[in-house]
Amino acid sequence: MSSQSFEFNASNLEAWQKAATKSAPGGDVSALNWKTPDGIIVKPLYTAEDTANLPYANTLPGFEPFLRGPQATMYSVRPWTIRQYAGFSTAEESNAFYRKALAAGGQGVSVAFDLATHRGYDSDHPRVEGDVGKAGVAIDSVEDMKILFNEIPLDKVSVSMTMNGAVLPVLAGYVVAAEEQGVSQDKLSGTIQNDILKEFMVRNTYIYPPEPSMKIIGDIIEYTAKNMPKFNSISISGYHMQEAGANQALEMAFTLADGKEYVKTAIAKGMDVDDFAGRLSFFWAVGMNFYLEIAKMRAARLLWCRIMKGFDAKNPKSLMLRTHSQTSGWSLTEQDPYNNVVRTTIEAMAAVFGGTQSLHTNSLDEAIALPTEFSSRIARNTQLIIQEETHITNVIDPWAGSYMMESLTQEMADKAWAIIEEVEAMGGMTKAVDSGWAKLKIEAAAAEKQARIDSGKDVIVGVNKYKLAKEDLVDTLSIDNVKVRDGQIERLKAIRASRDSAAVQAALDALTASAESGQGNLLDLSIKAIRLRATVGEVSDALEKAYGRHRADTQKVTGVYAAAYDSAEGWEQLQKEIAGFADQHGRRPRVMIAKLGQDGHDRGAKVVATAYADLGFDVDMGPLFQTPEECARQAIENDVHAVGVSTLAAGHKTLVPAIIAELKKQGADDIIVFVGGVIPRQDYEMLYDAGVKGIYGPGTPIPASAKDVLEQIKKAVA
Ligand code: DCA
Repeated sequence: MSSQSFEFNASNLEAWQKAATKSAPGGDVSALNWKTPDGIIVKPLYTAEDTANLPYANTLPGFEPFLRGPQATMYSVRPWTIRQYAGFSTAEESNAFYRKALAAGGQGVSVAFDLATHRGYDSDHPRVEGDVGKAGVAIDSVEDMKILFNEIPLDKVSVSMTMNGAVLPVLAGYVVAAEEQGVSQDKLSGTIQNDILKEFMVRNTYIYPPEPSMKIIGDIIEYTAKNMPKFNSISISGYHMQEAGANQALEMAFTLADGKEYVKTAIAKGMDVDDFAGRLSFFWAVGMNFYLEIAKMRAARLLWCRIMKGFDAKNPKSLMLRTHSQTSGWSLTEQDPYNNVVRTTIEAMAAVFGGTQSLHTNSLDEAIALPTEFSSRIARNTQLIIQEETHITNVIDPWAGSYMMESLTQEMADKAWAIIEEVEAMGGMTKAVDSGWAKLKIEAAAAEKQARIDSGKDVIVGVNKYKLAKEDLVDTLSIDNVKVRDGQIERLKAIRASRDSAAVQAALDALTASAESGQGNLLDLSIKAIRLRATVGEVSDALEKAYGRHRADTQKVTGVYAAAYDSAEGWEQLQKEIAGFADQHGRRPRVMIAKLGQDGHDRGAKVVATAYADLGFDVDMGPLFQTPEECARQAIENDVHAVGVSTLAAGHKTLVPAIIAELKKQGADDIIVFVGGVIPRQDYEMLYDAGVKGIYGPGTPIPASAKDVLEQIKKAVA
């Protein structure tokens, strides 16, 4: 046989089919296909036939449609920015962390704020007792901002700020802190997240209703385009959608559709598309779905170029999608946590192969707590090793020309485009979000995914397969939030005592008036107020007077978990037991799933609520942002047997004992309390001592927690 005969052609492909049939399970080659959660069929073999008719498989980086990357030279000239998202309790501690990280190879700053700041509350507000300094830095005024960036030259180091709700006072604080450092606005480079639409779908750190929130975004795009030409006005984020359970196609489609909505908003303000579009940026999650993640990032650039052409953008900068990426926090496990270093490395490589401009690699302990200095170092070094040891950066878009990658890129693009068109037919993303449709789509994907994991179809090493007999404790960082809060309250008092109160009030009134009339630019007015030492909470309140605070409905999906969970035996048994309880007690076991404090991450809560309801529990879903007192009142009014607190933002040590105390105070200590979410093992004992009846950390199969809760309820009613 000549070597020629092995070349690809139709009859050779048939020969391959025959050969493959011999070893394929059941003699069926199609059994080797993998159907992704997005509904894409990934085949075991791709050939030249798969790429023969692809329209964009032969393009160049730095040129339309930018599928192969926004820059002509990509990493061969300048690798992506190593930008680690971080923020710890106080401005002082966070500043020390940033400076150390920059000295050790970090290349940009990325600020994580605490939830009180996100939701526009000063640290002394009674609603945020458990949230101050948790999951990020507490910022109340420009004085905190100045400490945060002390000795970080803001004309040289680019700063990203993850802020959406209280975006006006926080961005204003950054501008004024720079100004007082001697750096003018035109020199500032960085990014503000400013992506509110995704907050209404996932994450929930909104403050105002959707319409005024979009007005705020329009004003920020307008102001930065005029005064801060090097600053990216938005980071249109799919990250949190994937974290909340969306598959890659959904993540990409909703994010690009959000981007479209922001472009429309800015154009409606009378701006020329090329005056602002070059400073729109994106943000992807990169999870363990290696091939699809790379394909997603390539496909997204293709589609964004198409979308922007639809707006008649001419400047190449307006057409190119530039993105930050973060490895998936959700893919990290509490069990056998050193495996997380491996997961993060694989995800980081996908982000790099996908052509990211900036990257955060998660620390190995992020499924449990805020990263320690040790785990942060390993995370940062993961990127430094890829950049400086592997030579991966020498070749631009190295997966180009792969039959598989080019096909998947096109398929991802087609899948996402179909969803974008569906959204468009509904009248755009604001409508799709407003109606709750988009949120439910993501929640359904999340419930399905959880069921696949709980039933062992999706493998997670150390969690549902290859489990350790005994887990060692890892050192975690613990924040004394009482101390942080006390410190913030002192500083707030000092600021309020030393400023010109009449001038501050006038600046705040001007903000309210502008919000009411729609006249003037809200960022401009916020900068003026912050310069006078108005606080984050006061600026937020001034706008709340005009806009009100948004309250979300709590809809939940049904039937999805049960449909995807196919370890039928245990499931049916449990359903029977729950039905038996109902027969015996005249009603089904009733559980309220609660979110306390400002922690808006509700994926876990929603998935548990759905699965419990599918099992036969009577499930109430508490609204977001309850205080312990409000939660106890609702639990009593609804006559539940149990309250399940879902906690992901480290507020558990304050808020969980508080709900138990409230139930007792309101005469209902027969209602049991259980907790799920991110809770370091070190805190278990303290929670049990406080009276918690069950703790279900990450990786607990939902049916197992449900069984335990049922047993606890039975004991309590007996
Ligand atoms: N050849 C020539 N110029 C290059 C090259 C290259 N190969 N690579 C990068 N550059 C330039 C860029 O054009 C840019 O200059 P410009 O601002 O004048 O256009 C500069 O170098 C910086 O590179 P860039 O790729 O824009 O990287 P970043 O400044 O890190 O920005 C971006 C990345 C995604 C756009 C930004 O929005 C960001 O940093 N986001 C982070 C969001 C975040 O941290 N979120 C936290 C959760």
